[in-house]
Amino acid sequence: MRINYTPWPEKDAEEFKSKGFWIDKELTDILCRQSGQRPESPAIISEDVTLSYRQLESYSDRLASYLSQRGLEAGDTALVQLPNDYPFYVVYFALLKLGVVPVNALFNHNKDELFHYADQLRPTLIIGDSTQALFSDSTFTDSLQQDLDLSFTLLIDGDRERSLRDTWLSDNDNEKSFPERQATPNEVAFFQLSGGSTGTPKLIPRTHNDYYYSIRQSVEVCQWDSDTRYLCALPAAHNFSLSSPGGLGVLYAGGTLILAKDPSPSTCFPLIEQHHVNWTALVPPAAILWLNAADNKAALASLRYLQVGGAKLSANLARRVEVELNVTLQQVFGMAEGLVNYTRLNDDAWTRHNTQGRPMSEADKVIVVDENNQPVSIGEEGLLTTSGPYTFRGYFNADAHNSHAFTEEGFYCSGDRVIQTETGHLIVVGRDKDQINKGGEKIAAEEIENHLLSHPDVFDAAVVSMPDDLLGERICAFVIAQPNGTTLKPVTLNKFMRGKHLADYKYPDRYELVDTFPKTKVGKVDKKSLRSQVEEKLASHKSSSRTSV
Ligand code: OOB
Repeated sequence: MRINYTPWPEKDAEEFKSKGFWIDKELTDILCRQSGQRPESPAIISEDVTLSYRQLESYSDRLASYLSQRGLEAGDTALVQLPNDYPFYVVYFALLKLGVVPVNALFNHNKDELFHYADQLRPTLIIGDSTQALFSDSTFTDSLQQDLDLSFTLLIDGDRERSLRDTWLSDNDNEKSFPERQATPNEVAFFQLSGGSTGTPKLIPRTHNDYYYSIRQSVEVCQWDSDTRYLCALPAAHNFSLSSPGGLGVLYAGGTLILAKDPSPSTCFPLIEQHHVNWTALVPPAAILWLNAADNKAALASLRYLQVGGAKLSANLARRVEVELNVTLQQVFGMAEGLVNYTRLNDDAWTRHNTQGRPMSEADKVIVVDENNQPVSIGEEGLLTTSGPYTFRGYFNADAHNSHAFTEEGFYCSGDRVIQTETGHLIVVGRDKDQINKGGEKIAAEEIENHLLSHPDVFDAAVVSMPDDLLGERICAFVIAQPNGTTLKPVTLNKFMRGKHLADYKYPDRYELVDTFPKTKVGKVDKKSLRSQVEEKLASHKSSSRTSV
């Protein structure tokens, strides 16, 4: 069965091939090349396990064989949720080999998110980790089976009965016993997750051809090679750490991928020292934690480049990162939907500190437009629209949403407000999408509003960002109670929301109970005004607490 997705226009596809952007190979080629060229080199280091390229190839062969024996085949879908540990990559390549198309949920996604993914994909394979509450017993998977009427093969890392690792670690005669398939480089390889601005999380189909190009081009821009030792401290499944150039980039380059279970200095600094890490990637709040822990700087001696992205980094922090951590900063402004911008390694200091980079490929088309989709001039603020050889053409099964997420010319409207400089670098100045960016974690306001509205005493809800020193933004929920005499309290709402089993970062950090919402001229909730309201409140709070000390 073929997974449905919106293809690029034939003319563009031909051009991408003739110019060598699309090489008609599947992503399995990344591993195949290196396990042939450097079989015994360390591919992945994770906790106390070092996996060579040959082992990664053979473990993923064994898992693919196991799954094939259980009836999984090309075109099936899978729901995977694994932490930053080497099984993530064994599973990633095994599924590619079979043509089974996964969505890799982030490790902090909870029941609600996983339920939505399963509902959209109807997976026949589920892979989880027993250290995660959801997979520590069968309650969640039973409910998927019953409520969604699904039937699937279940493999759990750390579970004795359905042990994931046993499929490759136990003696297995069938080293490679899955059917050879014809390569399908124009088909969907896996789904990326959208930060989203709508009620339900959206899935982004990524094809072999488009994703492989983004990896190769990222490796070229970052000049990675077999000496690259990259520490992956952000969630392995995120587009930043997977392919910008990320884990797949370092495997493509023949280097070594070191996996950290979280980005804290206490986890990462010893790993950097022990494994001579020379590249890593962080979101801005993690960079701040690293700056605050920098009295232990000797541990970072091998680190040469630090990527920061996922949310805006201030110029001041950018400078501090370079001076205090003694690295070259690379800003990365990307999106799971495609386009990734990098500052270049030889960009001057002003550009490295003040811009979020420029498109990685000469084939990326970026047009900054005004509200009427008319291009604005260089140096003027506008909305980012883009198309190119690795920017998708439509969310999975979401026609209504797709109809306004793209321009008539097929350019994706990212919802970011940017300024383009003379050199083509982009400066992110704001956002037009109804989303909160909490230190790189994206939250669709509508999703949280819908949950709040399901409370019987809530009449209306509006979710906005509020400023935060560490995370950049946090979530503030403005709520109007039903006029039924009950008094709603923040604690009640908080408890109610916790019962929704959302990813932790999605719970509102503050509730404001109000009687009405300010409205715009066209009668919509004026979120700008709500943002200023909470901002003022926080500012006056800060200054009164300062005077009271
Ligand atoms: C990355 O991907 P997503 O899909 O989680 O989020 C994309 C959105 C962008 O549209 C933008 O609003 C924001 O995140 N963003 C940034 C940023 N990088 C991403 N805003 C300001 N400055 C930056 N440097 O976040 C992502 C994907 C690949 C590489 C890097 C980040």
